[in-house]
Amino acid sequence: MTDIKGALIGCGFFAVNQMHAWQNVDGAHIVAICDRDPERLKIVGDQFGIERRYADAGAMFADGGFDFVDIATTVQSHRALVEMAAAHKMPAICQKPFAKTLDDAKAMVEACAQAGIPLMVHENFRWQTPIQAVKSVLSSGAIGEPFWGRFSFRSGYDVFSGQPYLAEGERFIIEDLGIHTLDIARFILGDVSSLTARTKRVNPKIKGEDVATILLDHESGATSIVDVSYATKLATEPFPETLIELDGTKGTIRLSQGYRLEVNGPDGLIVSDASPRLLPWASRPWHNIQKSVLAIQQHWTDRLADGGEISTSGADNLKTLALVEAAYESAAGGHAVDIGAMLR
Ligand code: NAD
Ligand code: 89V
Repeated sequence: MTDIKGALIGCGFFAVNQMHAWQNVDGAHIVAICDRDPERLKIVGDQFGIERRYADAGAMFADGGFDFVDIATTVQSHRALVEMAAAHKMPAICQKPFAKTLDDAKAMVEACAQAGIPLMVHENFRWQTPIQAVKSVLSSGAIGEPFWGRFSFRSGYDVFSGQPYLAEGERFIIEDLGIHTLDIARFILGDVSSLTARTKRVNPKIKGEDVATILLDHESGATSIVDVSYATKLATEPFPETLIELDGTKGTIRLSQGYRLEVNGPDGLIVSDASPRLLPWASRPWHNIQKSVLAIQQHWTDRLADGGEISTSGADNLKTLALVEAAYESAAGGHAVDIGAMLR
């Protein structure tokens, strides 16, 4: 079978991981790239040997010659670019945060549905090796029915040097990082009916909040806590690990720092190593995320080939984005927010 051809828009900090991963994906490769910054276009074009280079996405779509588009720009351009893809009936991947507002995101999902094209949000954290390992243990029934969980990302890592825009927005940790943690909570314990959140800014050099604590009521009846911080100075820096605690009717799961997975079930304790594989182009500590980028891009390629359901489709991601909006609303007003009402 011949490869499907992709075009990538946005050749910035994170796109380099996506370009490396596309080189490893079975069944797809990138034939064209676009960035309005000529320097980034040259760096990425030269590094990955891509000849077709565009400063303007409209011109790239007009030339065509590819089967899907991978939008790796920051959030401000997502709606316009996804709608451009829909207008060209071009299957699209869009980086997280999917959109600036839930209303924008709903319009993007609707545009792609009307055009009849698949749309996937590049929400890669649920594709991390340790997160998939937790999901698989839970699905096996090893701890029975989960009734409580904690999804925790606490770090003092300097994310601002690689992504300076993160220090400049009115919103920071929930929109950028908590969005992943909330998605993991949904992936593991199912959809959420309501939430309550509290936020803080500890680092005086940034504009947005860098600490958030969110209490989730899941539709299953389970309760969970999502707690995220970039103001936590630990002896051993855990970036970018998400730590998980799950209590079930028959046992417990603990994913702790260093990718240690502990499952305590009716037959006793089983401890295993859930470390991600270090890909040849990856570098620590990002290798966990880099491995998940390969996994999600392979998933997209496989689903385009067989027409199957996409794990983080645009429609699915509306339910994660609703949690982000609800968390800001709850933190501002001090009240619980009904998620169902936001999605109607
Ligand atoms: P960046 O600013 O380094 O890169 C974005 C690039 O897009 C820039 O080179 C910019 O010139 C280009 N661009 C913007 N609008 C454009 C347009 N309309 N047409 C053509 N080019 C355009 O940003 P980044 O750090 O690479 O982040 C990109 C996205 O990836 C963000 O949404 C971010 O949240 C996400 N991200 C995801 C992860 C993850 O693990 N999933 C990690 C880091 C960043
Ligand atoms: O995954 C992300 O979106 C990144 C980081 C891990 C640094 O928060 O921005």
